[in-house]
Amino acid sequence: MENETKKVMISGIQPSGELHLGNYLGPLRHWPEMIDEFDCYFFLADLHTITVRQDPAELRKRTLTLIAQYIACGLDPEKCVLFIQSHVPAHSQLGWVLNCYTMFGELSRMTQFKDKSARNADNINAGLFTYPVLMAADILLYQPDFVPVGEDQKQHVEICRDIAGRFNGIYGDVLKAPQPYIAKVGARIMSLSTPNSKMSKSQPEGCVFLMEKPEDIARKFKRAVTDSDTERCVRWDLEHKPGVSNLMQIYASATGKSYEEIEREFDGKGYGAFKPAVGEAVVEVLRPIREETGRLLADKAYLEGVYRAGAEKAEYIANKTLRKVYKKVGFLPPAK
Ligand code: ATP
Ligand code: LTN
Repeated sequence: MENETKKVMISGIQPSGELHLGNYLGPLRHWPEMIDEFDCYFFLADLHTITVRQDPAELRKRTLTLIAQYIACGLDPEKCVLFIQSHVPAHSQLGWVLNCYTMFGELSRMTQFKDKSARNADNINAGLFTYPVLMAADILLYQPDFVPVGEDQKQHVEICRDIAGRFNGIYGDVLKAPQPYIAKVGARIMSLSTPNSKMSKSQPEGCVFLMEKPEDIARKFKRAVTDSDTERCVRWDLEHKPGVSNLMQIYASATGKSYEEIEREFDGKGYGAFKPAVGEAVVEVLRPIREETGRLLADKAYLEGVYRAGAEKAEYIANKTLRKVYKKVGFLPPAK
């Protein structure tokens, strides 16, 4: 049917660091496919990012670069709503209201708060503590059906459902509680230097960034840690050959080849031929993204148009929910 309504999906990403191959081959690469299936909202969660101290100029630059990278990775702004969180004041406004419907005890149980406060012992600020409430506001404003999250964010979607349930218990059916959306098979790309830990921006030696120069990427792959087993052949064995298996996973994602095909391709050739081949394949996958990002970043007017239009669309939907909530809790509406 023509007017069949699509399900709604929302996801936020913090502009807290540079995008890397793990972010791309894991979640990002699948987002363009979702655009056709769902009504998608994607935003840069800059309000969340300042829970950890940031350099202001860096944060501005990263936010703009990320918008360009998302578009370069295939998020067509004509087909989804792409915006910056701080441009839609309803997020902070609903966040405040929901603070008053969230219990100190339930926030104390959040594992991310416990982890992040241990890592930032000199800056355990109230924002870090109430982070999940702002995240609940981000979600509930858009009444989504699904929220795609990694395992680490599942607890935050659950508290969002609890907050919505508590609010609805008092005021009736106002806020729609969404389901977490667990990606089909989320690739877990491991570090090139320590293949037992995941590739992460906090370990730059083993991490390949989307904007890195081809020669630097090639060098990182040539130096990638392989395994100290004696057979030294390219064979999938996650337990005994984590380094080689990780490289195979990357090569498979980059070329679309199966593990059997890769084993056949490098049969008898050893790691010396395999590592540069993976590097080249990655360079070729990232080249158009890097070039397109560069092109987009040179066209500030276009990017501004994208995030202005995104914020307008988002604001329209978000304000509808906010008005409903304000009315329910008893705020006198502003005079017309
Ligand atoms: P950190 O430096 O804290 O490790 P990060 O590099 O893991 O950060 P996040 O901003 O926490 O990046 O993650 C953004 C998204 O990318 C999340 O959905 C996360 O699950 C995914 N992701 C991060 N690293 C990988 C990886 N190595 N493989 C697959 N997916 C990843
Ligand atoms: N907490 C998430 C980012 C985030 C988010 C959201 C994700 C903020 N608000 C709303 C989904 C929906 C993170 O750190 N990855």
